[in-house]
Amino acid sequence: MPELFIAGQWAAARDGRTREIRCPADGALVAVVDEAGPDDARAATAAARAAFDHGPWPHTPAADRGRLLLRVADLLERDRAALARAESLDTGKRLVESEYDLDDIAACFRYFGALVASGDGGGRIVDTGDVPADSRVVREPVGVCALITPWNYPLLQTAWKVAPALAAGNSFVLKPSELTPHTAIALMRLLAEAGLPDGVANLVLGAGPSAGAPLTEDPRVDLVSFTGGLVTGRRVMAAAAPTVKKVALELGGKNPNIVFADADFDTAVDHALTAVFLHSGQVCSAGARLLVQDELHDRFTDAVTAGAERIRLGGPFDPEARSGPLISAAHRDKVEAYVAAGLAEGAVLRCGGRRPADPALARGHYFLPTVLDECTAGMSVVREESFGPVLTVERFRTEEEAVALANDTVYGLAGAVWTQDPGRAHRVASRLRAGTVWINDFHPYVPQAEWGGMKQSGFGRELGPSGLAEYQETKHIWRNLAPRPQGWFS
Ligand code: TXE
Repeated sequence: MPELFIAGQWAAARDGRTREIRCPADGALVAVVDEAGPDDARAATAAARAAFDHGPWPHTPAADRGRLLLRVADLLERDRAALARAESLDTGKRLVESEYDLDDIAACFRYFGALVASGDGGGRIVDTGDVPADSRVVREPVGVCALITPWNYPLLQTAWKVAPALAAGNSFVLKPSELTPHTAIALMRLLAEAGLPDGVANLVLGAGPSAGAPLTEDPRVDLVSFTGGLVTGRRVMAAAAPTVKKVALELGGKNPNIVFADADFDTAVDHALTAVFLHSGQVCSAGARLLVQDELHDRFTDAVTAGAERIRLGGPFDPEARSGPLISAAHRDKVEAYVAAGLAEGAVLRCGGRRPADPALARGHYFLPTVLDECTAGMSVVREESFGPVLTVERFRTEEEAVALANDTVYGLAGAVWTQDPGRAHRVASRLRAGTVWINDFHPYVPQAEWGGMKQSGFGRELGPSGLAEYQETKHIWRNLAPRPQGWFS
């Protein structure tokens, strides 16, 4: 069965091109899927445009849209096992992590479903006093949305965009990462099963320049929501500029994890490991920069190093594994280059820094959990996203210095502070220039809260009520109840 989904029909790529999807854990062939080109992207855009301009979805009562999203959440829960398996085969991530992701994905659909199922469209009546008029502010869908997602959390990132876009009444073309298409394909099936009208949801698979770029340039597209790398994000923003599309960008981070000497030692060490080594560091909010107060530095770095050395690597279905492979050979090369650059610039290798020697892992794109000590703010491995299992450790003496180091980055997605002094925790949290700050925690998932970056981590919020607002236009409707000539010129 072909894998592009356009106007409610499954379609093959027009020029017949396909792509092999291979599991990053062992290189095994997962499937061969259709590879869309610009003509397919344009056909999908036309379908989404027609569904928005002429179809029922934008005018379906919010309560009905909400009910459909709740049905999708039920279907996601029904198919949880199969979807988690598909996600793990595409990404190489541990099955248990894919299962957690599936819970978050269903929760996301449930959240946005419930948000609009109440039937409250988010509008308000304006008090016009003695003026004989009705004045209403209403929320309307933006139109056709191009939703472009990456490979690290394929279906979760998709849910964060698809659920609010649909809740608000938009139609969309989804372009998932070319490396991880399977759960996006499955989601199209579930949306159709839930009763979404044809043409509202469209799917093109394929490479960014050929299947994604045409969406960002097309004048029929009203909004682009993109999650991916900073360099591509700049390109997307530029491509959207000539037609002044609404743009939402989540471009990753270089997130500081600040540990003061008074932190709860064991908990902070435990979280510092999860912060950076979860999913082999391929997480936009990864705590890849550990900033430790001088007097704690040696003991803390020793403990984190010992923890990193204990992490067992393995494929998605290895129950003993605690972390998996990187997404591709090219990505592992990039991570290796960052580590080499860090060492050349004076970082001290505490552990890892190479591929595992275990022959059982030789066919996957594995890289050992790595701790680089004595790092400084100017190093490329500190400044840029390696997006791998690489922790850099910097020292600080004072609170002032910790904040300055933490904010010394072009990114501003997330950060954490560990201290038992609540005053200090709040001072530091309020001074960090990041869209999310955790105090004595790292990585909690809260669909009701908002997610998004400051600085070059992007703009636009996902999740929470603002996530819905991203996909809405605001309109003021004024109705004069006693129209009369004004007499200015007559
Ligand atoms: O991302 P890209 P890549 C970071 C991370 C990683 C780096 C590069 O540092 O090493 O980005 O990864 C589509 N027009 N993040 O190359 O290129 C592409 O097909 C339209 C952080 O995989 O940003 C995919 O669907 N679309 C990030 C999506 O963009 C284009 C998660 C993301 O790919 C396009 C992943 C174009 N011209 C990587 N070019 C995060 N924020 O969490 C590519 N794409």
